[in-house]
Amino acid sequence: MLRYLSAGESHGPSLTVVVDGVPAGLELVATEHIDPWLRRRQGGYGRGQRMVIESDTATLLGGVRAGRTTGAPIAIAVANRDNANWREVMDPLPGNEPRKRALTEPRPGHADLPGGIKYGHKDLRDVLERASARETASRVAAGAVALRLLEVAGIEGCARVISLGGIPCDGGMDWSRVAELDESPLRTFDREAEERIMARIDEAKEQGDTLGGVVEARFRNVPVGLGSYTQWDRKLDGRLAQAVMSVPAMKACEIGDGWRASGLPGSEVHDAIVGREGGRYLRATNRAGGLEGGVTNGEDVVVRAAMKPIATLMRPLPTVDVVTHGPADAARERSDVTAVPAASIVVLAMAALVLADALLEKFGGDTVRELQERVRAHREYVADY
Ligand code: EPS
Repeated sequence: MLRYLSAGESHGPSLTVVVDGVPAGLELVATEHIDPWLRRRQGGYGRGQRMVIESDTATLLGGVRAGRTTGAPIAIAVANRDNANWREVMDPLPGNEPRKRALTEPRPGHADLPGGIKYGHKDLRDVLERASARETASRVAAGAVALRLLEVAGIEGCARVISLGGIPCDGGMDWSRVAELDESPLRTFDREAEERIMARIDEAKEQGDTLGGVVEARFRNVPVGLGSYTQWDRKLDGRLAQAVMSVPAMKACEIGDGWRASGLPGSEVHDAIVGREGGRYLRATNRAGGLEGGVTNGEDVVVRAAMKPIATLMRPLPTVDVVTHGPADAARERSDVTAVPAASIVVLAMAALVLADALLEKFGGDTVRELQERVRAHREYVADY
């Protein structure tokens, strides 16, 4: 129902995003609804020099008139300011060969080597320019549109960091404090752990190293019944996992208690249904992360993802040069020490695209008004069930 595609390189002129399938009549103003998410993605302690150069904003190139979506595909451009310093290197016209800043020492953990072999490149810049996590700015621009659609259906999303560099900072979830996450340099409620983690980031930076972590995307007030248990590819947990695992550097994904649940008896895993009050079935816990049988059950949808440390190390790992075949140090330019806080926003964006897709699948609607009416009617039905 909702499709999203992007194009563009890290140091090219722009990232281009197309979001198709958004109903007509959605109030959408780039500065109000997209740019704040782009800003959040740029933030976080441990980011590198590139984020000083960029100041991401979205330009709407199609699908929106007078502040409202028309039902046509939405086209968004996010310019790369750094392109001004890379014109010759990135020029699509032939000439200037061999290109400056060619890269032949693949970084272990990046797409460089398998990508180079796959597409036949010896200048690995042809791989890394697209494999760069710069691309995640497109995901956030698209995800911001999805979050806006969820918002008008009464669904709220939140992104936070659960641990970084091996130091836990969960601090519990509190929807009334979500605005505070924007004030935290690590997007956490746990201010005490924050100090220790920032010291760990400083240490890693001094050592020329990088750090990973765990992030969480969470949604509340999600209607019961998104996704389906009837066919493998309609299960919402599977769809969420696919989207979240496609974010660069993600190596694991869990819904609710995930990995932890695997080691506990069922009596300590499943969420007892303890009563019915105010038009809803009450649960003692939400260890299932809002999904049973691949279907939303009305509790918070909770998706977590584990991010490995960034592959560009200032103190590089050994590698082999793809031209000389001799030993070399892996390539390094600039890099973030960690981008875990930023990744929480990207994971939220991807999860939001999946939820918005499932919302449109259940309720359809060429217009936002139809969608809202159907969601309202469904919530009434659930309150009576
Ligand atoms: C990245 C390397 C760095 C990061 C970049 C991802 O860029 P550069 O090589 O220009 O210093 O800053 O992330 C972004 C640009 C971004 O917007 O998040 C990489 O190799 O993946």
